[in-house]
Parts: sequence; structure tokens; C-alpha cells
Amino acid sequence: GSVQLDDIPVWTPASGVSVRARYQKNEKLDRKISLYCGDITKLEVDAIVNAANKTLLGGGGVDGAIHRAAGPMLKKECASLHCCETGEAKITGGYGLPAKYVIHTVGPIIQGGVEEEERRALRSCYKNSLQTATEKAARSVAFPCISTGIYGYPPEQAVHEALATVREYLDAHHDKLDRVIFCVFLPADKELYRQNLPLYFPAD
Ligand code: AR6
Repeated sequence: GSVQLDDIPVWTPASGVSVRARYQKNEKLDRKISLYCGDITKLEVDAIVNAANKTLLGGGGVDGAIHRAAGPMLKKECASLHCCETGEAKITGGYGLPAKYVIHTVGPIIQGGVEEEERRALRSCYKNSLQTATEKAARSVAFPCISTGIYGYPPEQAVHEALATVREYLDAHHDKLDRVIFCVFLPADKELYRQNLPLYFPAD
């Protein structure tokens, strides 16, 4: 079965916990963040984000899972989009998925260390995905950990780019989105988000 938005718990920071927050509290962002560990293809939200490749024609990892669950019509629509550059995002229907839309974004491929250009590209993935969602009036968006699988971006660095970019986007556009879900798949990634969320969405 699918998992409805109301069944995805809202993340709330513990108050009074002394963390070296990187951002000040913004009460307008209260109850807009979730940390969910599981299969993104099951989420009945307005939009799920796909960590795709430039061809948009499918692949392994979360991309393979999304295409399998959505069915062949997804690939047909993707083919009509004629590729996607690194850091950009394109939207399609969800077809057999419980999500209404799939936002396909292409993360940077890391070989060796993370360069500034790759860091910027990862941030663009998150920002352009959120921009694309709001253009379609999608109010709930779930992200996988873009680039941190096959594309080799160190997850302990990627989490900061993901959280900072979502925080900055929500600061400017909180009225356009009800919920942003960080859909992690690996327990180690859940722990990274659990540790770092209070730095970007502090309680007080
Ligand atoms: N739900 C949520 N997250 C998942 C799922 C799932 N069903 N399956 C895997 N993940 P990856 P990338 C997590 O490799 O690094 C493809 O071949 C996984 O644990 O899917 O951006 C594309 O076509 C990891 O945390 O994406 C590209 O060629 C995260 O999804 C290439 O892989 C991303 O891992 C993109 O590589």
C-alpha cells in the first residue's frame, strides 16, 4: 500500500538542546519538514524527486525503482523531454505511482573530492526541484539523497547542501509549500539527517 502525507510524521526539533544552529528559528517553517526512512515510490504526495541521469530514460538505484513502479508510460514522457543537464529539473506525471508528479533532477558525479562546481550543482538540484514543484502548485515534495549513491557524493557532505538549500527556499517561499520530506533509504542517512536537521531548522 501507499503512505499518505498525513501518515508521514512531521519532524520537530527538541527545544532547549544546545546546537550550533546555522540559521535562526523561522516559526513559519514549523511543521513543514519530515524525515522519512523508506521507499520513495510508496509516498502519496504531490511530487517525488528522482535522482536521474542526463538521458532521463531510467537507470539503477532510486531511478530504477521509480520507473519500475510508475510503469512504461513514464519512460515515454521522459523521452519526449530530450535529456536534462546536471543541476536542472524536469517534471512528468506519476503514472502508476501514488505521487501525482515526478520531478527528475540530475545530480553531479563525484570523482575524487567534491569541487565547488559540484557542490553548486547539488544545490541547484534541490532548488530547481522545489521551483519546479511550486510552478505546478505541488505543495508536498519528497527528496531522495540525490547523488549519494551511484554518483558518489559523500552523504555527510550532501546532507548540508540539501538542508541549507531547502531551508533557504522555504524562507523565501513558505507559503507555497506545505511539506518537504527528506526520504532517506539507508539507516546511516537517517542518522545524518537526524543529527543535522536541528542546525538548519532549530527549535528556538
Ligand atoms: N527510495 C528512496 N531512496 C532510494 C531508493 C528508494 N526506492 N532506492 C535507492 N535510494 P542513487 P545517484 C537511495 O544511486 O547517486 C541511477 O542509475 C540510495 O540509498 O539512486 O544520484 C541513475 O539513472 C541513495 O541514498 O542515485 C543515475 O545514473 C539515493 O537513493 C545514477 O543512478 C541516491 O542513490 C544517479 O546516482
